[in-house]
Amino acid sequence: MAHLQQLLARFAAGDIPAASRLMTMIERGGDNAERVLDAVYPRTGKARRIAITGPGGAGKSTLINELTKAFRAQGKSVGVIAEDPSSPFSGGAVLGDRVRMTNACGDAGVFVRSVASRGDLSALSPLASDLADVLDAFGRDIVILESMGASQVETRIRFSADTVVLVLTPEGGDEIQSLKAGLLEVADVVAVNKSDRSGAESMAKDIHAIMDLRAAHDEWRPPVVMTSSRDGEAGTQSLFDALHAHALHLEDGQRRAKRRESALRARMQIRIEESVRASLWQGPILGERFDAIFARVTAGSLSPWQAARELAGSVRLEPRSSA
Ligand SMILES: Nc1nc2c(ncn2[C@@H]2O[C@H](COP(=O)(O)OP(=O)(O)O)[C@@H](O)[C@H]2O)c(=O)[nH]1
Ligand SMILES: [Mg+2]
Repeated sequence: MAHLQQLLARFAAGDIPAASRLMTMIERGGDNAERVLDAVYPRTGKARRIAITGPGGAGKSTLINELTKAFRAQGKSVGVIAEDPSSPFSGGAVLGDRVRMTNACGDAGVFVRSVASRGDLSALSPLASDLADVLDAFGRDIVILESMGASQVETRIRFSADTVVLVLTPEGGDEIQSLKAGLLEVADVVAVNKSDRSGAESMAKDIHAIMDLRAAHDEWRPPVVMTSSRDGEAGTQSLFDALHAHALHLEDGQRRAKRRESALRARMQIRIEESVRASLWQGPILGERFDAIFARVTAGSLSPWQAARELAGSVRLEPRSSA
């Protein structure tokens, strides 16, 4: 496609509208999305990826704004992918006001992309990681992924970033128990945000205790920092420092390479599963055979579970020709 080649050339030259167009192509899916992903992949791997997760309203967007300012002060370029559960529109920037202001200032070193979460609030979508690939390939030094999440399935967020930050608030104290087996397990840094409110200290202590248990079998003891975006730079310095410490930790030996390799493996597995699942019911094998075999079930000549075994077996035996 000549058009795509042109777009990619502009992208490689640092053209922001071209980067936006490529992201839109990825969002729309289909063959074009695959082509874009194939083309950008060889350029990825330089950016430092940071995932910021936590319940809605915890202050993720506000923190990201502060972190962005701090990274900019170091001369680093920043890209943000924000999963925006409140917006049914993809591509519309519906971030916190102050993040929008950063953009409105016309700082070409900050690129914010907001994506709708496709109704799946519980897991950072593969789409977000794909878009992060574009920002990485675009040459952003730092790529931040914002995702709302408080459940256990969200643990696959660890495949999206070098560093996962879990943002909690003193009000969310009741959530700690349910988080134990989930996000707290994959968090590299925990921020107790809104520490200008009461209860922050005791909450931080509780999380410290949980992390001490984890530290017994991990190489990294996730720091628990208290933040207050209300206090701007001063209130978020502790988080910035913790991020730096984790980056240094990853630089030691093969840690970062290993982490990225297992993330890549997981992303590929998720891609295969989603692709097979999507094609399963459209394909000739299950589509047609299901109706025939289901008729035998309703006629009482076959148990539903026998039927399911038979169908699943036939899918396994007959490799599908690619559509
Ligand atoms: N008191 C207080 N409010 C905060 C703090 N950080 C964010 N907020 C407010 O909390 C609300 C939600 O913040 P937002 O960043 O949009 O949360 P998100 O949904 O996690 O992205 C906004 O009204 C913020 O102004 C903080 O440190 N202290
Ligand atoms: Mg937000």
